[in-house]
Amino acid sequence: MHKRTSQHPISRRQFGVLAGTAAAMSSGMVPGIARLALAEESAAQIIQGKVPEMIVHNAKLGVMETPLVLLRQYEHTPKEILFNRLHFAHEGASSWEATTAAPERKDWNLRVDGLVQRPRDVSLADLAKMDQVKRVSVLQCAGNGRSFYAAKQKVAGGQWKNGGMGNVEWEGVPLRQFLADMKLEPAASAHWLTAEGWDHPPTPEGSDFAKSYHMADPALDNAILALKMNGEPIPAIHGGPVRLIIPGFYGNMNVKFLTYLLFAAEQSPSAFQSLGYRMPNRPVEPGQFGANDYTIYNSVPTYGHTIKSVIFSPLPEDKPKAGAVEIKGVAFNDGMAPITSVEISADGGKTWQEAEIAPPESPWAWHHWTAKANLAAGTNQLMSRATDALGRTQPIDGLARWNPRGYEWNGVERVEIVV
Ligand SMILES: Nc1nc2c(c(=O)[nH]1)N[C@H]1C(S)=C(S)[C@@H](COP(=O)(O)O)O[C@H]1N2
Ligand SMILES: [Mo]
Repeated sequence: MHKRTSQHPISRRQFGVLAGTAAAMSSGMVPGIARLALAEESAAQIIQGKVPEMIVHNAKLGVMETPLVLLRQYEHTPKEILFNRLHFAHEGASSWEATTAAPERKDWNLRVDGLVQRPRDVSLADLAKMDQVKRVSVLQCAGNGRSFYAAKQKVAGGQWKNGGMGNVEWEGVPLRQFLADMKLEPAASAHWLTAEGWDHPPTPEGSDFAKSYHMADPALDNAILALKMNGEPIPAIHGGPVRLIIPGFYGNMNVKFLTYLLFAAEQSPSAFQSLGYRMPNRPVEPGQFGANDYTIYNSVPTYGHTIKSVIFSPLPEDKPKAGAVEIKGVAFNDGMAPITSVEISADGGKTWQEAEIAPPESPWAWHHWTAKANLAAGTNQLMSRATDALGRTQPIDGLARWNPRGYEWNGVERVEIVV
């Protein structure tokens, strides 16, 4: 078992590097052999309970995305098809349980430490007794859509299309309520909260997966220490028994297997906070700014989802005929302002029309939209563009937001349908 209370990894590995395959990939060292192995192993063999149709990006790390033809069939994305992302290989002490079943972790314990009134350990039973709330939120990898940046220059890492996301119902204890009830009372100087799970890198130089949040961030008002996903205990592979969920925030900010909350004056020096999962402060071109040039001064973490829409229907697989079709899809943002319009085009952006948006289940859930259009014989360029009440919208040219780690793709969505 992985009980690690005596000496927490944060103190062991202050200034680690991004470990494993991610680092190897960014230096272009992925051997052809590893690639071949991926193709042979299906998602269902890598993670017990996943459907074999999942698109595997990295077998060793259990990274896989959902084909849209599956994703669009469910309102709440079931565990069997929800995308998965992990950073440390399934081996040795850092091992994750490769299953969608609930984890067997009776020894689980949450350590709350740092600038709080009284550092303490909290058991699963303690948490389960507290009042719980439900929050439906899109969970999306910051790398979702990374493959589309290849039109400018290919970015190292999993070549995600649109399936690195899902719409999930989470249930758990509100974070701020938890701090109050547990009489933790973080000090005024505790500007940052850092969260970590029990997984850790295979080598000592590696950084632990630690993420930090600013205590004044209004998104923390909605954060929960989640115990359930879609009404069941959180599956082992999706971060059970307890996962920190910040609705509307990119996947990496939703720490799985949560075992440690640290209140401190500074954010974590972990490479996953200070170097990885960040966006440059200004537009950058390939070659101008490298994947290892990020600092906490020239870039910002991938916090809330940038506004985005995805076309679910028709997809090329649907082979629609010429004539009237219904165009359907979803849109979402960080939940901080309502989505006010989704425009669609069926002629490559020459003409646009408003889609109808159904009321969402929550501010962070995906919003369904529909519109009618005519498909002509030949090639049809379908496009969709969402805008919110703050005027935030999707760039026509998503490549303008090209960045060396390939995050936050939100270019106007395009689907080519040949009739
Ligand atoms: N402890 C831990 N939490 C983690 C990660 C991880 O490797 N370890 N990966 C993060 C990233 S980058 C993403 S996109 C999401 C993926 O969540 P999922 O696998 O449940 O879909 O988990 C996040 N939380
Ligand atoms: Mo991610």
